Amino acid sequence: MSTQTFAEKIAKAQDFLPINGTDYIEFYVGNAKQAAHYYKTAFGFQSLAYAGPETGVRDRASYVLQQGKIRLILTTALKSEHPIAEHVKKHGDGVKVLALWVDDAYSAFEETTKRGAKPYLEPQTLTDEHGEVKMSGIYTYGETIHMFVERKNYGGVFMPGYKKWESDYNPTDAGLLYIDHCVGNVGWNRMNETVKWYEDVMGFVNILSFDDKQINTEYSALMSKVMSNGNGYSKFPINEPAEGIKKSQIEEYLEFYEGEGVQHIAVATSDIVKTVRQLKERGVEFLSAPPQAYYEMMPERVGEIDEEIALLKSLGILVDCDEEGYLLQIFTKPVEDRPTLFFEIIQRKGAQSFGAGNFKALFESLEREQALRGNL
Ligand code: TYF
Ligand code: FE
Repeated sequence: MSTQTFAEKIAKAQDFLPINGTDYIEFYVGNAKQAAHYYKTAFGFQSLAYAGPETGVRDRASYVLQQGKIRLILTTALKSEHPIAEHVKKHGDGVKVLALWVDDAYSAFEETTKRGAKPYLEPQTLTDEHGEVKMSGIYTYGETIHMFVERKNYGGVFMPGYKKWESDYNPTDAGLLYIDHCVGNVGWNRMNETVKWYEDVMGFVNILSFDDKQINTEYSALMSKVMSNGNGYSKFPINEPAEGIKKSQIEEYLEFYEGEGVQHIAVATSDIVKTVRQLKERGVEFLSAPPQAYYEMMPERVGEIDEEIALLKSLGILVDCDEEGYLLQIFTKPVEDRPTLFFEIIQRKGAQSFGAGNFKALFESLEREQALRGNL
């Protein structure tokens, strides 16, 4: 157990790359129109903006969705000979861009590339009648990109190049508020390099580590290290597979994503019971609940909590605590046919950790699914 608080740990981060939070997450998908419908219907996102042939973009279609502070872009290629189509052919539907809202997109590019980042997009200024947005981008693990987005005085609906998306289909939201963290899976023995990359190139600090000894008994083997920027608004845990009795869930991901990439996106809610009920009604599939014993031991493990345990049990919500408070979390099944990306719904009540006390129950649940797929 560490004695330092979250605030004390992140205070050691460097400040050459000020980040205000997640700007958007862009998915490359096979059919953006249908994917956008799924995120509206199942997760309660709202239509925000669109770019495509009707707006003068000839080679792709992008749908921007919003809920709370979260913005998702679903993008597809319109022809096979396109890098987006190549990306989808190799990885299936998945996250291409983790965009960060920065104070200065030009300096973000300069500061990170001079520290070794591989450039993806040279800094550029996009303008329209609503103002300007500055953007640049670098590669992180696999083919995943960190885009830096600077918005000063932009009054448009999303950014230049997009028009407002007016839709007659507007399902209600599900109480999703903001991106809490985004987790990356990296290949064998790639943990150290990746952690060093976030330290050196981005100025992040490693705030938590779980090694294979802590999380490899009879359940799946992996290592996990959480990287954070200096204000804690940008948190990227990294997983690496570890050798175990069974095939690691991370190995299964790497095999089916055909490389490194985003494993899960954690979205925050301020009422997890309400949010999970709604998501279930809308058809979102969650991992199976842990056994009865998990809930029987909950009072002694986490102490007093505001929520009724029977209710949490009926929904399969997990609870964990640390020195600063507790958190509630639950995980969806993968949202594609390939066992790759999934979502986490999280409600923090003081705790700034990631639910290490739930790893055993969670990984057993994940492995039941992995076994059903014949990959264990
Ligand atoms: O982000 C986290 O660290 C938690 C736990 O394969 C977790 O959500 C860690 C590894 C994993 C699934 C969940
Ligand atoms: Fe998580």
